[in-house]
Amino acid sequence: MNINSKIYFASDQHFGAPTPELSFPREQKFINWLDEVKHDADAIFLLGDLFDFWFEYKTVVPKGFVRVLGKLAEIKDAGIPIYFFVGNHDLWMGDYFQKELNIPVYHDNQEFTFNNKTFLIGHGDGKGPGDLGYKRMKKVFTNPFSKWLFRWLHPDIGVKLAQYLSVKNKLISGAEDVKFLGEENEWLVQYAKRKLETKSYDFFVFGHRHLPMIIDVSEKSKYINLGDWIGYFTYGVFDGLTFELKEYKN
Ligand SMILES: [Mn+2]
Repeated sequence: MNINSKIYFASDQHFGAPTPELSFPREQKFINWLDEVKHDADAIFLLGDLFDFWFEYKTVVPKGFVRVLGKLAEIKDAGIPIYFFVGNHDLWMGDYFQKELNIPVYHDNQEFTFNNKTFLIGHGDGKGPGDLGYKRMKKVFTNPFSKWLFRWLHPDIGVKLAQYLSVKNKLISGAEDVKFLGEENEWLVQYAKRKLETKSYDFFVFGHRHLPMIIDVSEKSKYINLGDWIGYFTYGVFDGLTFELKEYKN
């Protein structure tokens, strides 16, 4: 890491929901945040559910999000690395981000080391015990045959259907229960503790819970949940030594 620079983390923007019109001010706020952090960012991590629904056809991507995509392109082109992890709402990402924006897309947790600190980073869905309904659902959604079937639905029908399910039924989100379960019972706390049995990490950084929290999972390791950009507008900052959660107020 460069001296005086920082690594930023944000997740769960769910742009497009509940409607494009209502999502727009949140998109603008996120763009303002990107404009602010780009000045001292060494890297920016987006940990999933940037879109409330995303599906890539062979030659077509969903309408909208032009300003967000443009801002990400601008920052990436200026030489700041951006890493994108898919969430459960945008897990059908193909190679569009990679090809169009030159931004790598990760479909599972990934380890990183910055300043001798080790990170395990991901969206966090379907990890740890429980969430069995969602895990079953994810198998269906990631199955090549169901993806193939969905791709052959006309996009005007497919996207409408998916948006309906996403916003109204919470079918795609699974049990996104935003009630804090207590430090011991949070699935991702249990997941982190199990990971520590085989390897040491300094920071576990996830989204998905929509609840900003920093919890000690051992004497030297912390689990951080980034919150969301629906009600909290929170983000993570690593300055080379410590990790902080902050709220974007502008
Ligand atoms: Mn989410």
